[in-house]
Amino acid sequence: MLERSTLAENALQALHDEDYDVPFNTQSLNHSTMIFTGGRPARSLAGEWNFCVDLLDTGLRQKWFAMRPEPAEERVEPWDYDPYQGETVPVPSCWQMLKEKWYFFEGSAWYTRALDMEEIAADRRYFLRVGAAQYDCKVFLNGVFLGNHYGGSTPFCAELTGHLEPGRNWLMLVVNNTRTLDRVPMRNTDWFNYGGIYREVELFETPATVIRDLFVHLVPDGSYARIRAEVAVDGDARDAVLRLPALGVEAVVPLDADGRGEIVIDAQPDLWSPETPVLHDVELTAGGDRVADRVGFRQIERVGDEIRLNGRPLFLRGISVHEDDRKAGKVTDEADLRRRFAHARDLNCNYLRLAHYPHHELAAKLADELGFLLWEEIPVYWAIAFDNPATYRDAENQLCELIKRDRNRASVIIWSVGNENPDTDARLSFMRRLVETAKRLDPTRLTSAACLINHARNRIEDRLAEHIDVIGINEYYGWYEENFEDLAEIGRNSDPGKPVVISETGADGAIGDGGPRRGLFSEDYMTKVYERQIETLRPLSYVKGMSPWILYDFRVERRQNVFQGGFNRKGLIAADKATKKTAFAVLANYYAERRDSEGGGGTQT
Ligand code: GCB
Repeated sequence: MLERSTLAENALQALHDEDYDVPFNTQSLNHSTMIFTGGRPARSLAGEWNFCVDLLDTGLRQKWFAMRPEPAEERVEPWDYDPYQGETVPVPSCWQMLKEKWYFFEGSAWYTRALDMEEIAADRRYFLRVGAAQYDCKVFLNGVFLGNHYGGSTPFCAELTGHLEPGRNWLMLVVNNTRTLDRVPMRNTDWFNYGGIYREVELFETPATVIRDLFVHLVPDGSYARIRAEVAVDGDARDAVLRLPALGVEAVVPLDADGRGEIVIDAQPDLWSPETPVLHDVELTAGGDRVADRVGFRQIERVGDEIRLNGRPLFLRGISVHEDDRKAGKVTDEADLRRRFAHARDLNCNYLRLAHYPHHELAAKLADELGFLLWEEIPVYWAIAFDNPATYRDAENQLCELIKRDRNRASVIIWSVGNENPDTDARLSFMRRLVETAKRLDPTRLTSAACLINHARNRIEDRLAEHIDVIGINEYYGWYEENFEDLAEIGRNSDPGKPVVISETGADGAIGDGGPRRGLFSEDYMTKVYERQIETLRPLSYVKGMSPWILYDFRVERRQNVFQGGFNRKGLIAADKATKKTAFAVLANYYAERRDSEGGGGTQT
């Protein structure tokens, strides 16, 4: 007889245990375990990983992660999956885009790969960083559980120190994209529920002292003459050194017992703006560790109903974008992002709304370089379990991860805490706390959310509006709302006392052979909606910007009529990311006119 391990002996219990996943839902990989990675050499773990979809969660029940790599003929007990053999998929990728049979798969999937280490130095630390995995990701190294992460669009780190061996190691990630009632977003969204490790996975090596955080910004006091830095260091360094060579800055930042420090320096940097996207090299060293970044300095503020950039009133000529690609799903790269900004430039935009979740971090880096302003958002979308503390914890963690990732990006001017949420007491408290968290982590930017219109009274009305800096409004007059005159009336009835941005407006236009010649879903109808929207919004002086819905058609399960065919067709450009619809020129012309009439204001591109 073959010898049975405790694993196999537990097999029956594993079949009956419905709490099998509890030990693996610690959410211990969160914003507090992130490290600052700017300027660090990274070892890419992109490439082929062993892969298996696991609808019944058999792997967690049977503890596949505890299996050792052995040749099949030497295994002494039966197995249902061998993580070390079989099918492979590329990382990053979304499994839906790889095989038709995985298109609608929602559940767990196992990713395994070897990690070969030449040597493990006793005084070095090792961190795995996953750019994003949708939605729950559990990390195992050599059979040891290192923690899990919730949230499908933000990065997370797992420290590998102490678990790595010289030679061959095995990394296993279990990714689960099941939509559940307590998640952020919840079960119902107007975008596709992709799954997988769809952003870069990297390994970082550091000294014993690790710089976890670096936040560098212009002090927003109107002087344009002071730079503040906030740092967090893990280790026994007593101080850190901040350098901005172009400004002649080299300053010692004393650290407290928790490794935290801050400093304010007199310096007069050239200011960043869309017309002059100047970036400065920044370097921080502490206890042998070093990080670097390129940072733009600028001041964004709300004054009355104005948004001001470097003291000048601003109109946001924007467009909304999803992270979606007909072939790659949520996977993006530099070429895809550069094409996106080139299209935004063709539209005469100075601003993009990155909806409805954190986009790839390269988007904000490129926006810094190219001179675009950004709205960044977390997926507190439609219905969320606003009264569930665990849901709040998840949403707040996603917000913290996004802010820590991108708060050195001058392009980012708005943190949005949500989109079209019902105005209940629980929602108000939930989102107000998110706004407070955003302000605590980053007092230098504006907060917003897509708020509600009271259709009975035809006015902008949402209790959250009091707590945010910029009121976002999604309105679909000419599409979901039939009476266009109401839009003008909302304009007259509302006295928001704050800047309003039209965070969405638009209409579907299906083009090509599949599209209708007239009526709803025709290109012609879509164009007319854009013309009327512009005509109606133009005179509303409190409207300080707009980001119509949306740059490209995007995939979504809920859109199944013959013209939609599984896509939301409100793109100004079709899903091929090439074919412009006629409404594109209408918006581009309006933005050109606005830009020119503002003659040299803070809004030129
Ligand atoms: C909205 C949502 C957005 C949808 C859009 C639409 O209000 O915020 O996520 O995709 O409308 O096309 O219906």
